[in-house]
Amino acid sequence: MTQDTLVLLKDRLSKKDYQKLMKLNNPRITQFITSSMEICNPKSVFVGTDSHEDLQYTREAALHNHEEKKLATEGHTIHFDGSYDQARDKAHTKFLLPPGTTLGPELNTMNRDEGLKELSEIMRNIMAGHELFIKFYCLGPAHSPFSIPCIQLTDSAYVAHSEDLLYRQGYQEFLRQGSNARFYKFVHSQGELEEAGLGLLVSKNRQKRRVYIDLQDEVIYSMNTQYGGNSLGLKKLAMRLAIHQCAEEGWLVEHMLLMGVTGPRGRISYFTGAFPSMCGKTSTAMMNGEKIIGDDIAYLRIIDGMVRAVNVEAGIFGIIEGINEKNDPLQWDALMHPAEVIFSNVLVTPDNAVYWNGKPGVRPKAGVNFSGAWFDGMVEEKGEVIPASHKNARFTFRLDILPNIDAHLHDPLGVKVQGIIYGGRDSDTSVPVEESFDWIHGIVMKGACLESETTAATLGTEGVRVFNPMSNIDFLSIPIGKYIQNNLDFGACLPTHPRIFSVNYFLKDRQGAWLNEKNDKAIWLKWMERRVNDEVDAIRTPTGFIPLYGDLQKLFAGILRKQYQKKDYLVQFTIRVPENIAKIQRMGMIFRTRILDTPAVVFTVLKDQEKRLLDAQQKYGDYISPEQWERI
Ligand code: SPV
Ligand code: MN
Repeated sequence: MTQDTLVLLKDRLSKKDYQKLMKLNNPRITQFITSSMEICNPKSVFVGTDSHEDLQYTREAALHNHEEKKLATEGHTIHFDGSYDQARDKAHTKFLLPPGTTLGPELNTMNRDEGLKELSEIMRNIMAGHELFIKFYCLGPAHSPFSIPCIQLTDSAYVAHSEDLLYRQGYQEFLRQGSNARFYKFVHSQGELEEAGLGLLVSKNRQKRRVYIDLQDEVIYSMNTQYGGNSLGLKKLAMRLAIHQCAEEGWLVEHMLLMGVTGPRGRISYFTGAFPSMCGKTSTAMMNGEKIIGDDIAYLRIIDGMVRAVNVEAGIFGIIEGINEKNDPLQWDALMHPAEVIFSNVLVTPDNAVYWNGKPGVRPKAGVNFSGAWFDGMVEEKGEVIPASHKNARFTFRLDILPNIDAHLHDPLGVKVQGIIYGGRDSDTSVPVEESFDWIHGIVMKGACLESETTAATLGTEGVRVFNPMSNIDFLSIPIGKYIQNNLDFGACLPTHPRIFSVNYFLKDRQGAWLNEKNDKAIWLKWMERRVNDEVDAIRTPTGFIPLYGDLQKLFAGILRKQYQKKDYLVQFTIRVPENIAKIQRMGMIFRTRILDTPAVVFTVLKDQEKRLLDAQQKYGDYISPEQWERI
């Protein structure tokens, strides 16, 4: 450490905060902090440890700095992001690559030197007049083979406060791992601010919004944005660093929920589930009667010959639209009672409560949302009605305010995974639930071939069917073929591995009507739980194993008190041969032309599935009812 470095730190930090940094005794940390301070030039600096006092400081700063405002319910606050900052900005999220390296044509990259140069211009004095928060977190439970310590620098108290709710504190973990620890680094600035509704401040310079990922130094820069998916270092930014690391080391980083599904006599079987954003991941993890560990990001490692997984987070940054008492009783309760909750981009009503699209009860006539004063029926320039809250409006709270958290949430060894679920927004091809034949078939057909219709979770057009392998395409930091290969290798060496399933909550009939109700997913979970414990039979089809009517009928009656009609089963579980073949052809084309390193086995699995479908088509026609197949 040079004399100058120490002078800078002593100059801008209180004695107490300076000591907190010195106690870490890690020149790489000090170096990262001082070089960031030199360029961003904050007015003052706060160093947060894991103490209650430091958490309280951040919480209060978010109010004081007009990034959050108190709502009527105790513990509730509102935060707004700017009108153009309501989702992940994929176009400006780029990997900085040294010359001669590539991540394949599908990933958004740029030359590293050019990116760093552009950043140095954008970041110069970007924190002038503002306080810098230096925060230490841990991805995954502390003191665990999964733990990755992280440092977040941000001039947004809202970002720091959100991370305090969403992640485990990591100052102690840094001390434990010592100065040789590998850690991830994040620099965030909301940039210049302007006033939005309620006097809250939002990022102003959207043309200078950037999320640049430097894989070489394991540092991510996020500038001129506040929306969580762009700004929270430990969420989707860290995920990209971890995907890069895990592929080198042979473990997995997935866009997955992690939950315990309860079976007969109190048995709990653990599942991970990968779904693209806004496709039912959180609501699945929050099913009534089941146990939640996580709703967004899981790490999976092989420990003692078993696949074990943890949630790297400790809170939920969830979509609020449509949450209601009937379908989401646990989330509803958590949002309606005093607790530490940040609401973002919902409507604030004159009585200082919140309203979101689809919230039951009286629809307010007026209020304030992220774009300012709002009234019912308000239209924008093109004549479209402006909804009360944004589709991607969210809530942030700690998992431990929920009654349904699993006892192993913080277990350093995670939980044993018995099933892996893949699900996308698919209106016309796959059945509501199906088990793959084996690991390779599952990884290829259920995971790597996942397609989904786009949603409001990212900026851009909605409803377009896109290729989204393992629901993880937005976060991949390695070539797609390498990523698929890492998934294939991961389970292949195990004597017994988790079973792989697909679910489809979005299937429609040919007239465009939904074929299932929202809560039917409870039954698909129970069926998968019975399958991984070898308690129910299944029917073999060309695409995988589907449930028997009688088993589902019993589950519907027992769990949902609903009479499941045979005619509904026959429609829902009809194998749609033309749609399945069209999908295989789309996939074949993508793997041949857009992905340069597709593992050869992918083509074999696709071909075999196509052959099974064509043979069945010859025998039974285009649309094959479950009654045609033999029981295994
Ligand atoms: C998602 O969009 O997948 C989310 C929210 O979980 S974000 O933080 O934007 O990634
Ligand atoms: Mn997500």
